[in-house]
Amino acid sequence: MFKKILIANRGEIALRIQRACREMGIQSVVVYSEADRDAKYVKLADEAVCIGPAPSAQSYLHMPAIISAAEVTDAEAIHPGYGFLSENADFAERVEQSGFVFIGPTPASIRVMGDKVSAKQAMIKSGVPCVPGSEGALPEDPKEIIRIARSIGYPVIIKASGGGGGRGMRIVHTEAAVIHAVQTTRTEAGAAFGNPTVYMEKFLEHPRHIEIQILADTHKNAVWLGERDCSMQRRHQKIIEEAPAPGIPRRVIEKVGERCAAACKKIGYRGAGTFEFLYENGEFFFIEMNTRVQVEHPVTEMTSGIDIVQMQIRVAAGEKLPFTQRQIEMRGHAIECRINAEDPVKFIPSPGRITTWHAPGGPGVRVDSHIYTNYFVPPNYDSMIGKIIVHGDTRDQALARMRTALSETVIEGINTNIPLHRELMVDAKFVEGCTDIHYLESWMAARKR
Ligand code: MV4
Repeated sequence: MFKKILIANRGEIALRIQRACREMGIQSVVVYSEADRDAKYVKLADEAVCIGPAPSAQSYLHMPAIISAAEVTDAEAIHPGYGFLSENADFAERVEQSGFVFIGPTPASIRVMGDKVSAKQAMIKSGVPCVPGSEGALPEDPKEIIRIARSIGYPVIIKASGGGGGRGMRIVHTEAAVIHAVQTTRTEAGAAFGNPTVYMEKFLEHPRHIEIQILADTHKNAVWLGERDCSMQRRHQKIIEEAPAPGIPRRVIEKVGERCAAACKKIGYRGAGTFEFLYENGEFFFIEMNTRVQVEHPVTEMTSGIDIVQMQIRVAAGEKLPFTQRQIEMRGHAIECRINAEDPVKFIPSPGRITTWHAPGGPGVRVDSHIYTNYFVPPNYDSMIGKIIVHGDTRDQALARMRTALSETVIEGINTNIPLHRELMVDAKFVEGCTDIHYLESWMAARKR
C-alpha cells in the first residue's frame, strides 16, 4: 500500500479523500490555492503545498504545479477527486510518466470515455444498451444525415462527441431544421472542444437519470454497487440523489448492472466509474460514462457499506477487490442533498463568510463538508459547500431523517439552497418518487407564477 498520497483537489472531496487516507494509515499531502489558505482540508492535512493564486487555471488545473508538489513531498500516488483534472487523460498520462500512480483508470480508458462517440461504440460492443442513434459520428453528406434522422424518427438530438454533461447538444423536431442544427452544433463543438465531431440520437422526452456505480480491479474483477437516481437537477447540476431508484423493477436494474460490470471486464477498466443512463418506459439507455469518483458517491456508500474512495486507492495500488458480486448486499435507502452557497430562488452564487454553522446529526445522518463557523466561502470555485446524506431502512424513513436533518441545519452569513431542499422533501410528487429530469425546472417555473 502507498505510504503517501497527494490529493489534487479542494473542498469537501479533498477532506473526504483525506479521511480515507487517514483510516488506511496513509499520509496525505494536499495542494491549495491562495484562496484556500484557511480551508479545513488544509489545516487537517499531514502536509500542504500552495500551488498558486485563486483562479483554477493557475492552481487546481495547473499540471506542472501539482506534479512538482508530488515530487517535493515524495508522494507515491495522486488522487484527482472530481472536476478539475479528474477526467483529463493528458494529466493521468503526465502523472504516470512522472513516476506516480494515478488513482483512477488508465489514460486510455479516460480517453475512450471522454470521446462520447468512442464511449458509445465501446458500450455497444460490450452489450450495454444505448439510445438508438447514428452508428458513430455523423457523416458530412446532408442526404445521409436526413436518412439517419428519418430512420431514428423525430425528435432527435445532436450531440458533440467532445461534449458531455449537457454541453454541446441541440434538439431537432423537424426535418426542415436538421441540417442547420448539425452545422451549428459542429461549429460550436469545434470552438468549445476543439473537435467538431457530432452524433445523433433519438431524443427521449421524459426520461429519468439513473446511474450505475462500478468498481474494478487490475485482476479482471468488476462489480456494480447498485444504482443512483439523479433526476432532480437544474441546468445539468444535480441537487438531490438517492439510492435505490424508486419504482424501477429490481430485475431490470440487475440486468443493466450486470451488463456494466461485464463491460468493465471487457474493456479492462480499473478503479471506480459510473455508467449514466436515461430510463424511460421501463428501459435503460446508456448515454455517458464518468471515469472519476462522483459527488454523489456517499449514497452508494450508505446503501452498500463499501467505502468507494478506499477501494479506489486499493485497486490503484494493485490490490484485488476484497469482495465478489455475491457478497455485496444493498441495504435500505439513502438520500443526498447538495448544499450550495447560492440564492435559493434565483440561484445567484452567494460567497462570503459563514457566521454560524450547526451541522445536523443523529442516526443515519452523514455530513460531508469542509465548512466551519467563520469559514470564508471563496467566490472562485463551485458553489457546493457540502452534502447532507441520510440513510434509513425505507425511503419513507430516509425522507423523514432528511427533513429532520434539514430542520436542524443552520448556516448564517451566506445564502444557501437549504430552503429549497426543505420544500422539495415535502413535495407530493417527489415524495411519491419517479420524478423525471425536467421536474425541478417545471416545478420552479410553476412556483414563480
Ligand atoms: C439526452 C436527453 C434526451 N435524449 N439524450 C444531458 C446531459 C448529458 N449527459 C446528456 N443529456 C441528455 N441527453 C437523449 N437521447 C436528455 C438529456 C438531458 C438530461 C440528461 C440527464 C440529466 C439531466 C438532463 C437534463 C436535460 C437533458
